[in-house]
Amino acid sequence: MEKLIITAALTGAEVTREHNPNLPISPEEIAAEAYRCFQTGASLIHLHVRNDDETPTQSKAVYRETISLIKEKCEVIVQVSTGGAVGMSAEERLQPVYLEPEMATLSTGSVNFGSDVFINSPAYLEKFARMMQEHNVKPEIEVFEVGMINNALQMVKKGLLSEPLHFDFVMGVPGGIPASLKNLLHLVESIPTDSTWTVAGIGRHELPLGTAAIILGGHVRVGFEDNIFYEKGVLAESNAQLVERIARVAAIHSRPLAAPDEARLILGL
Ligand code: KMH
Ligand code: ZN
Repeated sequence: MEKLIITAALTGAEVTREHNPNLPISPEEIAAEAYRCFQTGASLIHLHVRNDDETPTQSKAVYRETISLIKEKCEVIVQVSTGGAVGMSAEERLQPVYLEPEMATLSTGSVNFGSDVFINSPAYLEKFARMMQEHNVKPEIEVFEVGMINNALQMVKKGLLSEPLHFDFVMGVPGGIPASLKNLLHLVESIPTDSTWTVAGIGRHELPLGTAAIILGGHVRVGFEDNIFYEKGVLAESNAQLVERIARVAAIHSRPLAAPDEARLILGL
């Protein structure tokens, strides 16, 4: 099996300090947290940024500052979000791609998202994929529903995406694919065999699905964007605490962790 890539999704767009007071918000806090996650085993940071008042932003300036603070501390892979927050325009969501990060997310379909709708129309997909090609940014395909895999494969046929693809199965969003082991196996069996994949289990599903991915040869995403609890009723103290736990699970299963440069090779960066 390949070494394990742990992605840390530090902040997201939806969680607030009211949900978990340990949420990193400012560029300095996010960079410090990225470094702690790197030290505990993460090689990839999935990055969202916020305004001072905690609201989500796709500001190029805030991303630039945050990425530069992260890179001062460690050479983790930085993957910017193009999902942003529900309701943002395509142009707004694309802002951090202009900074030419190593990776960016690309959600290949629309999905209900709690009480909202996360819109990714065919026109958006084409625009986002072309931008990533122009700026030499590797997409991580965010799969919230199984049909999004087929959309990605159609995009390969149209020349909008190149193989090998890298997928993130986001499982357990209310409105998206439920976070069951059976569904995870179905997703894994539905992607081209030369693809790489990671799983982001939402809430209490983070640990069991992450453990399954370690056993199956996939990769794992953890962090406050997906899960704010360490265990039932106990808030996580930090993202690094969640990284440290999944790194321990990997060690129990004799799955060594990928350092950032090893992760770059696995992902073809
Ligand atoms: N905040 C969600 C609406 C991504 O980062 O690309 C979308 C999201 C996915 O977080
Ligand atoms: Zn995200």
